[in-house]
This record gives sequence, C-alpha cells and structure tokens, in this order.
Amino acid sequence: MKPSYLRIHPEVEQALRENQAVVALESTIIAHGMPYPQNVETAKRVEAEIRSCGAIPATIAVIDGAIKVGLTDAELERMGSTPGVAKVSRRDLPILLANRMLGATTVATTMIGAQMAGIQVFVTGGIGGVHRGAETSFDVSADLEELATTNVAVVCAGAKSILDLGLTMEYLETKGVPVIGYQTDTLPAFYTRESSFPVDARVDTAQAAAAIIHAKWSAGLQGGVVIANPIPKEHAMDPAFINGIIDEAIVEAQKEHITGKAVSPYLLSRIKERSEGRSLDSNIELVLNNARLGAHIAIELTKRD
Ligand code: PSU
Ligand code: MN
Repeated sequence: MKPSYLRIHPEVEQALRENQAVVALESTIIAHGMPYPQNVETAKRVEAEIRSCGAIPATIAVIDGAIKVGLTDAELERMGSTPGVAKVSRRDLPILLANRMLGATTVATTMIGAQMAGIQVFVTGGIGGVHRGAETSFDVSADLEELATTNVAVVCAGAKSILDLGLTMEYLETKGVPVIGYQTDTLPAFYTRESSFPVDARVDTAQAAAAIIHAKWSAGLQGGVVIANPIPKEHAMDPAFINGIIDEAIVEAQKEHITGKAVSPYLLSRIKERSEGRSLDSNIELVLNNARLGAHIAIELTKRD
C-alpha cells in the first residue's frame, strides 16, 4: 500500500518500476545547510551530476501535506529561497504533514521518505551524530536512530567535528550500523579527509560497497549502512584552521544558549561566516563527490536485486 502522505515524481516512479538506479537527496542541506542562491545552484548541480553518472536523482521534502520524492526545479527554488522553512526530523514529520507546512527533510526524514518510495541509496554531505557534551545535553541526532532501523544506505563525507566523532561511532556500533570507508581507513571529518577513528571496513570500489549493503539486507538485518567518502584532497581544509573555527563556534553556541534542533544550523552558519565562505566551497565539492559515488553504488545495487 502506498501511504497517501507520499508523492513520488513520475520520473522517479518509472525509474523504480524499471529497476533503474535512483539516488535520494535531502533538503535540509538546501534550506539550512547553505545560503541562497548557492544552495539552489548546488542542489541542481548535484542532481545533474547524478544524472551524468547514469542514475535518477530524487530530492525529498515536505510540501503541501505530503512527503515529496523527486522535486521540480521550481520546488528546489522554493525550498532554497523561502525564509523560515521548517527543519523536519522524525519527531516533526506528523506535525508538518497535518498542518501542510513546508519542511526540509534531515537525514532521518529523507531516509524515511526514501524507504517509503523504495530507494536504497541516499547522498548527503554529513550525518548528524552525538554532539559534544551529550553526556549532559542528551543531544543525539535522530539520524542515528533512523540509521538503526531504516533500510537506506547513506553516502556522506563522514561527520563534522562539531560532533563527538568517537561517541558517534560508539552509538552506531550499538545500533548495528556498519560504517564503511570508501578508499579510507578512518572516518572522514567532513572538511578534512581523516580522523583518529577507524572505520569498520574499507572498500575501494562502489561494487564492494554495494556487496556489503546487499549482504546486510539479504541477511534480514534491519537498518542502514554509512558509506563515508573523504572530501577530495584538493578541496580539503587545513585541520588546524577549520577545527579552531569549529571550537569557537561551539563556545559561542553555549554562550548564546542554543539548544535542540537549532544547534546544528547555528554551528553550520557560524562556521561558514568565520571561514569567509571557504567552508562553503568545500561543502559543495564534497557533496558533488558523494553524488558520484552514490550514483555508482545505486547502479551496482540494481545489478543485484
Ligand atoms: N551536518 C552537516 N550538515 C547538515 C546537517 C548536519 O554537516 O546540513 C543537517 C542534516 O540534515 C542532518 C541534520 O540530518 O542537520 C541533523 O540535525 P540534528 O543534529 O538536529 O539531528
Ligand atoms: Mn540534536
């Protein structure tokens, strides 16, 4: 049964019916992760990149009381340019749907939409995780719970060190979520290619990544797989420079008493301001890089179904 809260773009629906590769994309990165108009330009470039690799893109958002899977260019524009679009995680989803509000989907809700539609691969920039200081704030992203239960593979550039990367890896282990490094032995830290935390397995091809994803679901194991793809060398940032900025942003967030779902967007915008846009360039490049890998993994998965 197709839930009435789901609306799939005809092109995406046809691709899925014909076992063509489809790649899901999130909309929080558009509405809250980047400024206008670079956000809309990037969203379109990412979609084009996925097409040029031979897969169909499906950006997901909450529009007019439904989870839309596959947006038109006009809808991408609307997501990126409307002030105050709500950030929708699992908790927020029923409220947005019932009130027919415009909502940008996080990793968690994009996974929900992807699974409803039957899309196995989702490309983003960075996943949410366990925040630094979570032992007192309890701030653990709903993305991790979604990865525990929803069968979607998430291609990302690791996680930003606004998070506690060690605790994020521990949490994913507890929840049974494999973290696969693509051509890397350590978890990439978004702007930088490495961290001190080893991944659970390294793969060097999209085919090897698809084999692990396929094995997980074929064995009846619930939940997602994280494919961590380091930012290309030429776009990586100096670790001392960016980590200094991140540390300052965290101190500012505490001073300003920023809590709850506002924490990640606040830190992202402070980092962008303090790096004078250099972090934005890196962010765009890593998403494009993830789009290429995600498309190739999605294509490999269609050969296995
Ligand atoms: N991390 C990033 N960029 C992002 C996000 C996280 O480096 O854009 C967004 C994603 O949509 C992610 C969400 O799912 O923030 C996590 O928010 P929270 O920590 O409130 O769960
Ligand atoms: Mn949070």
